[in-house]
Amino acid sequence: MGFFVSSFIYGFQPTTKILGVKVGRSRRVDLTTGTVHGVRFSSKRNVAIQASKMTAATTKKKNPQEDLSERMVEAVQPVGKDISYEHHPKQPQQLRITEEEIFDYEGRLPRKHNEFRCGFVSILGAPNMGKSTLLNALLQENLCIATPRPQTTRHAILGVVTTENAQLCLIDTPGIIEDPSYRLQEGMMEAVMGAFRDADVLLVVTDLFSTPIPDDTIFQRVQNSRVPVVVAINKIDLEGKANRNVKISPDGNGNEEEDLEDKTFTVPEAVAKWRSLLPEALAILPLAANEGPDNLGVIVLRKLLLGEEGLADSIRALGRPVPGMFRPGIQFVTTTEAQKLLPQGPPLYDEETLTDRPERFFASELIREALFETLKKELPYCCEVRIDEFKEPKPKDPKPMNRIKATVYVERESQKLIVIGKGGTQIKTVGILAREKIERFLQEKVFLALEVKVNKDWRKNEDQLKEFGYLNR
Ligand SMILES: Nc1nc2c(ncn2[C@@H]2O[C@H](COP(=O)(O)OP(=O)(O)OP(=O)(O)O)[C@@H](O)[C@H]2O)c(=O)[nH]1
Ligand SMILES: [Mg+2]
Repeated sequence: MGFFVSSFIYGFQPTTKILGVKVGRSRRVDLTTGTVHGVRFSSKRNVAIQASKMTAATTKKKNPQEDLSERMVEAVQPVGKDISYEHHPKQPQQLRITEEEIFDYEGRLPRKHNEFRCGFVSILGAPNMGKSTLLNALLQENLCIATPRPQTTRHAILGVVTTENAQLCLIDTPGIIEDPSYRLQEGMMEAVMGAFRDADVLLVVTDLFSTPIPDDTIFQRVQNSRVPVVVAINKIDLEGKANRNVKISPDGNGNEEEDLEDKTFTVPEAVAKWRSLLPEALAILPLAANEGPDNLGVIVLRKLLLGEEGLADSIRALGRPVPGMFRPGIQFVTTTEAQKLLPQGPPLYDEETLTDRPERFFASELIREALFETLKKELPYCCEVRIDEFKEPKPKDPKPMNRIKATVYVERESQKLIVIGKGGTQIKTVGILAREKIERFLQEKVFLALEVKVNKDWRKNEDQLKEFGYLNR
C-alpha cells in the first residue's frame, strides 16, 4: 500500500481531476468542495490531515480564525461511507484517515463546477528576473519576498487567485541555476522540478537582458513542454537604460559580481529572441511587474491566465503590436482560447485562501528579506531563519500584539559576529526592519526578538536541510 500511496501522492496531476484529495508536494486536501488547508502526510500508515489556522494575512477574510476542525468534518462527511476518520487525541485540528481509504476515494465525487476552471501556473526563470514580484502583482497582494539580490526565493510558494469562474494556483519558484554547488541549492532546484511536474501552464520570466534559463536540460523541458508556455519579459521600464546588473559568480556560492554595466535589448528585440527560442509559446508579453497589478502587461497576463472577458481589448491597450508576441499570423489570443489554459474542475481552495503556508512561514521570510536588504555580499546566503515562538494576540488584549521569537542561523562564528554587529547594532537594524515588514503583513502590532546562532555548515547538512524544509524527508 505504501507504494500506491506514494505514487498517488507524487503522481497527482491536476488535469486528472481527482476530486477530493490533492497532494503533490503541497500540503492540502480538498474533499468535495470543502477545502482543508495545511495537510501533512505523516507516518507511513496514517495520513494525517491537519488544518492550519487560516488567519487574516493568509486569507482574504477579515476574521477567519474559526475552528477548522468543524469544517474538516463537514468536508469529510459527504464521503463518510468510504472514509473513516478520527480526531487526533491531543490535537483536535488533526484528522486521521487511513491511506487505503484515501486511495479509494479517487474520482468518486460528482463534479459540481462544470464550468469552473482551476489549475497550476508554475513561474520559472533565472534568479532575479522578478518572478516573486510578478506573483505578487498577479495576486494583488504582497505575499512573496523580493529583493535586488539573486536567489532570494528558496521554496516553491503557492499564491491563489480566485474569481467567479476560475482559480489560478500560482507557484513561485527559486531562480534556476545550472550547477547547484551545495545541498541547499540542490533542494531549491528540487522545488523547481516539483513545480514543473504540477504545472498546467509554464510561465517563464525573463528580463530585457533576455537572460536565458541557465540550465539547458530545464530549458529543453520548457521547449518540449506539453503544457502551454507563456513568457513574461519583465522590467521593460529599463528599456534603453544601462543598468547595474548583478550577476551570480560562477562559484555558485551566492557571491556577486556587482556593478556590471550592461545594455538592455529593446522590447521588440527581446520578444523576437524569445519567439525564436520558443516558437510555440502562446504569448510573449512585455511587462513591468514592479508597477504592480495596474501595469498594462500584468493586466493582460492576468486576464490571459484567468481566461477573462476583454482580453483582446487589454492586448490592444498595450499599444502597437510587437511582432512575435503571439504565434505567426495571430494578433491576439481570444478569451475562448485563453479559457483552455486551465483545466475544468472545481476550486481546490476556498475563495478567501491566498496561500497554503502559515503566517509563521511568511514571518520567517520577511526576516530573511530584511537580512537580504541589510547584510552585504554573501552573508544573507549563509542565513536561515526559524520562528521559535509565535504568540498571537489574546482576544481581549486592549493593544493586540503578536509576540514572535526567531533565530537567525549562520554557518560560522565569524559570520555571527558580523550579523550581530558592534554592540548589537546590525541585528537591531535587521530586527526593526523585519518588525515593520511583519506588521504590514499581519496588519497588527508585533514584538520581535531575534537571536543569532551558529549552525555549522547548515547549507550542506542533509538532516538540517530536511528539518528546515528544503529537502524531502
Ligand atoms: N526595474 C524593474 N525592476 C523590477 C521589476 N520587477 C522586479 N524588479 C526588481 O527585480 C529584483 C528581483 O525581483 P524578485 O521578484 O526578487 O526576482 P526573482 O526572480 O523572484 O528572484 P529569485 O527569487 O532570486 O529567483 C527586485 O529588486 C525587484 O524589485 C520591473 O518590472 N522593473
Ligand atoms: Mg523570488
